[in-house]
Amino acid sequence: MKKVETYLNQKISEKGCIHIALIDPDKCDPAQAPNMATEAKKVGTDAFMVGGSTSLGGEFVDNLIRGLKSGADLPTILFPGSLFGISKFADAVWFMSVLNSTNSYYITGAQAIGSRMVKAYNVEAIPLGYIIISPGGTAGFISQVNAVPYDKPEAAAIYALAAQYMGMRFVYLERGSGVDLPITPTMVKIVKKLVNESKIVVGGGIRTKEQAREIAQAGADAIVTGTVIEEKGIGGSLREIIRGIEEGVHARQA
Ligand code: 1GP
Repeated sequence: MKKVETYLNQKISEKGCIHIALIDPDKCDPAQAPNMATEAKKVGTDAFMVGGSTSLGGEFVDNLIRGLKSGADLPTILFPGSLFGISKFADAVWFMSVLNSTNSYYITGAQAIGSRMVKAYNVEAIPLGYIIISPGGTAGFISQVNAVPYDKPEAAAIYALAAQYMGMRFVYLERGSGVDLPITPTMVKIVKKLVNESKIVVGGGIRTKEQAREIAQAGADAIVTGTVIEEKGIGGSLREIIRGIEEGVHARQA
């Protein structure tokens, strides 16, 4: 049963674009997690992603997820930077392939090795094509990508369409955690024009209400923010970003 995927799809069709809060086990004390989760839910976050390219794994991920779950009944989705990022306490895992990696380990190798653990833990696997746009941040460096140029949206779009044709129901356009600026709304529009089935997730460098509004208006189905929460806290960032998403969806429908 695809419980989390069904939930995400329902929320996307209700809201037009959802918000997912990315929490890095390196940067969040599990003792703070319950309160953080309660606050994030209060301002309208729809789910949590847990992980990061250079993150700690094992019990650090376990404890963080348990903390988040005790604070809010929202799905926790693993965003593993490595095999250490798999936790039996998560509701789901983005079963992701770095489509523009130059190293097959990041396209299918780690996935093959991790697959039995995901099954044994009974964590829902959600197929996701991960496309890294220049500069790509740490994710791009670690997964050895041939990054899509920032100003070549058509190149991102053909990777996204290939992901759809390969059966990946979600496509993630990643600019890199903590980068200066997110991908352009034009890139989102051009991807959406070509990809009509897979849901489009956008992340990397989104820090302001305006950026969230433009990306939602361009057609993103989900927006992920991590760094801004670390920099400004839930209260200082998420309420405005989620308001920006709502305004963007509204403008899209107008
Ligand atoms: C990183 O896309 C996510 O993988 C979120 O990026 O940390 O810049 O919000 P930020």
